[in-house]
Amino acid sequence: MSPTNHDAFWMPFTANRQFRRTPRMLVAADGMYYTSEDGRKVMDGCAGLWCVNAGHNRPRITQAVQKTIATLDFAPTFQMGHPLAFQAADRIAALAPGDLNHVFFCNSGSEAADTALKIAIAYHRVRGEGARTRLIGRERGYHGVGFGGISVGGISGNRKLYGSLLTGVDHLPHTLDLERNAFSKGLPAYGAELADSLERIVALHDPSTIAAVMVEPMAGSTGVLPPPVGYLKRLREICDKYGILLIFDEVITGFGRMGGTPFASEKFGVLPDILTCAKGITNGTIPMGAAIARDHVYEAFMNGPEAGIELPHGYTYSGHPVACAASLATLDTYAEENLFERAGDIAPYFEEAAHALRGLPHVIDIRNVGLVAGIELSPRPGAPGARAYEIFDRAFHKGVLLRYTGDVLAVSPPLIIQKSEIDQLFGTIADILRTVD
Ligand code: PXG
Ligand code: PLP
Repeated sequence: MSPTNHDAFWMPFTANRQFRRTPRMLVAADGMYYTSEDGRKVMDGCAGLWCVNAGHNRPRITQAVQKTIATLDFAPTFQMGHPLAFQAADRIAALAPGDLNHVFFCNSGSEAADTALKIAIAYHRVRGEGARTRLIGRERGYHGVGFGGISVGGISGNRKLYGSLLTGVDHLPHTLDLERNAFSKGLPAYGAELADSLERIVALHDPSTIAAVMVEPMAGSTGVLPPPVGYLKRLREICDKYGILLIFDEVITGFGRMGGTPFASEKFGVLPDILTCAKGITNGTIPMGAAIARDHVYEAFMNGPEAGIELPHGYTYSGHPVACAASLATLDTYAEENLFERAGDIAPYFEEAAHALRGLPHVIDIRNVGLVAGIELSPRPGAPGARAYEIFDRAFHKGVLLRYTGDVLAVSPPLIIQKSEIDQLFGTIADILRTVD
C-alpha cells in the first residue's frame, strides 16, 4: 500500500528531499483524528489545513458527494446552469453579512483572491474610473499563490523567486508588535493607528489611482496575527473616504473559525465590499472557493447590453455540482450542530489552555482568537524555523498534527473539539517544549 516511489509527486510548500527521508503519511480520517500509515491515531490540531471545520468523515457531506457524483458528475456553468449552483450561492449569500449577496464560485482560496482583485479593478473601470488600478495589500499577508495573490500578499519567501509580479501594488505595514502586545488574549490593544499608513499610501499615489485594499481580518498563514482593536474599522473608514474597495480574505477566518459568527466580518463589526472564502466552504472535502460581492459592486456590472458578458472571468469548475452539493451539506452540518456558536462557547477554554504555555522554554508570544492560536518561539541561532519544525515532527509522532510557519506553531482544530482534546493538544506541545533544544 505504501508508495515505493516518492519522486513523482512534487509536493506543495514542502521540503521535498527532507520529507522523502522520513515520510509522514496519513491514510484515513474520522472526526478529530487521522490514522497514520503505521496505524496510529493522530489528533488533527489544525483542521487539515484550516479547512475541516466540522471534523472528518461527516456522513451528510459524504452522502451528498456520493449522490451527486452519480447523478450529475459535471455540468458547465458558462451560459448554462444547474440547480445546485444557485442553491449553494443562495445559502452562502444568506450566511454572509450585510448585502454581500452575489457569489462568484471558483476552486480555491488563491482563485478567490485573484477573482476579487479582478472584480475590484473592473468595478472601477465599468463605472468610468479606469485609472483606479492600484492594489494595496499588507506585509505578511497571504492570499494564496496566484500572481495576484502573491503580488498583494506580503510574504517575501513566496514572492522573491517569481520575478516582477503585478505592477502598481503597495503594502501596509503588518500589525505584529511583540513589544507592546506580547501575550495578549484575543485582539491586541495596540496598533489601530497602523491603519493610518493607508492615508500615507493614498497621499503618495493619489486616491484616483487606487482600486482596492485587501487584507485578512486575522492573518493566519503568516503566524496568527489577530487585528489590533479598532484597526479594521479604521481601514474601512479610510477606504470609504477615498472610494477604495475593501476586500476581506476570509479563507481561514470564514465558517466559524473566529467563534460565534460565520465570518470575521461580523465578529469584528466591519463589512468589506468583497469577501473571499474557501476551505471550510466544503469542510475541505471538495475544492471550492468564492468571492462574494456586495450589491453595489455587482450592480455596477449589470448595465450595458443584456446579451453582453458582464464579467469576462470564470473557471471550468466554477460552481462544480459535486462541490456545490458538498457545500450545501457542509452548511447543513454546521447549522444542525450550531458549530459556529459552539466554537465561540469553547473559545475561552481554548484561550486559557493556549496561554498556559506561557513561561515554558522558548515561548516568546502566544496569540489567539476564536479557535486559532499561534505560539511564537525564539528561533535557534542561525537556524530560523528549525525549532518549530522539530516540535511539529515530534508532535506528529506523539499523536498530534500541528502546523508551523517560521518559528510560530499554529493550532486551529476542528470546531467539534472537546475540552479533553484541547488539554491533550496543548499538553503535547508543553511536553515537547520542556525537552526540545
Ligand atoms: N487566502 C488566505 C487568507 C489563505 O489562508 C489562501 C488565500 C489560498 O487558498 P488555497 O485554497 O489556494 O490554498 C489561503 C490558504 C498554513 C496554510 O498552514 C494556509 C493556507 C493554505 C495552506 C496552508 O498556513 N491558506
Ligand atoms: N488552459 C487551457 C488550454 C484551457 O483550455 C483552459 C480552460 O478551458 C484553462 C487553461 C483554464 O482551466 P480552468 O478553467 O480549469 O481554470
